[in-house]
Amino acid sequence: MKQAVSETFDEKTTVKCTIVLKCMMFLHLKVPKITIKKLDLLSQKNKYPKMSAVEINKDTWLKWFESMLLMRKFEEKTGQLYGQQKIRGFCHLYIGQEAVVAGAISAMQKGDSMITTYRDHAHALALGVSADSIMAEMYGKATGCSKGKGGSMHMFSKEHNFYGGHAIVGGQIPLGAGVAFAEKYKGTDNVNICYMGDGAVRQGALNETFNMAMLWKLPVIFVCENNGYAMGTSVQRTTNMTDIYKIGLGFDMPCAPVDGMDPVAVHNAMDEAIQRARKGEGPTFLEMRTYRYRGHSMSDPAKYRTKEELEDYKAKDPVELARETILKEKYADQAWIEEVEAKVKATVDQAVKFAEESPWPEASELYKDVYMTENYPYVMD
Ligand SMILES: Cc1ncc(C[n+]2csc(CCOP(=O)(O)OP(=O)(O)O)c2C)c(N)n1
Ligand SMILES: [Mg+2]
Repeated sequence: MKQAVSETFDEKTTVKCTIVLKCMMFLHLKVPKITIKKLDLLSQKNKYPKMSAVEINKDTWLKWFESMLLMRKFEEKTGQLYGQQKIRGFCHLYIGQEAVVAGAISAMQKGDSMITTYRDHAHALALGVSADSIMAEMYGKATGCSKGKGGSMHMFSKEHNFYGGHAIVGGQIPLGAGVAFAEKYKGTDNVNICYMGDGAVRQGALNETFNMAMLWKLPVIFVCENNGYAMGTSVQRTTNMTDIYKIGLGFDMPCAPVDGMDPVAVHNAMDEAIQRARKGEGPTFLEMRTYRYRGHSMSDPAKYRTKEELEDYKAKDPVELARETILKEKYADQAWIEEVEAKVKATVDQAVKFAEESPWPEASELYKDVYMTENYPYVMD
């Protein structure tokens, strides 16, 4: 099992390194000792004692299982419906990455918010946006959470503190800091969780945002969902510095790598980061190492990676991990698991029925909810 996507070398590189080292030893040259100091966020526990630690217990595991199973089944159905052309346009599935959202939700409190990329169905579901309104949104129906105007990539719910669903890679990074700024300005202790992909961390906006967020100690947790690829391009092909979390070091921002396939690891890291932000101590940058089982979007056959790599990650599947833990620890029995499976299936079936039966938006809706500025581009007579 490869430890993490960004820590793996391909075979050629390993062979080359070995040859260089052997030649150096043969020539009696001093082999440089390289030690990479890993930041361990969790070891800072004493420095940042937890204020209201949200403990992981039986209830947490039961909730994780149910919510991750819903994300999984909802998206499997989404994939089928896309194949039937019931859902059109761009559509990106989150299957495999569920622990990154589940472990965050269990560490959050009412009032906290989320913002993310176009891979947004699971985030919306976990925050409590109804499966009905998410499915209807994908169908482009008037009952969708964005009134059928956003589609798969632009889920939004003010009621559930979900600030979207953003299709511009990295576009949500400054927006997340903006939400956090608003919370600080209003004097709340709410925190914003701002997700981004491994591709998005190369956007210039990240640097400006990280700088301001640290300067103003904004209550925002920047979470990079490192699934190893930006479309078909692996992290190794885009950067010399594959330990993405280290970007935080340049801003003196607490940062750490996290096993994104394990809801416990995600929860612990998020809990600590959230408590720190709530106390006014500013942002954290977490690199969640995870994997998407499907292609980048519905049109991607994912030929740029090996079957073995995919299988390695599937062996760490978060939904199965939750199922096994619940049974092993006797938090619930097989009958409970089957009950939840039936409940999730009913929720997904109902969502499809709701979307099918919902009306299309009225033509007059076309000009509503459009942001415009009367005097743009600010030319005065
Ligand atoms: C500014 C911008 N550039 C390019 C694109 C095209 N694009 C869409 S998704 C994507 C890859 C992003 O990958 P990553 O950030 O790793 O997120 P993931 O899809 O893996 O969740 C690209 C390049 C875009 N939407 N916006
Ligand atoms: Mg990616």
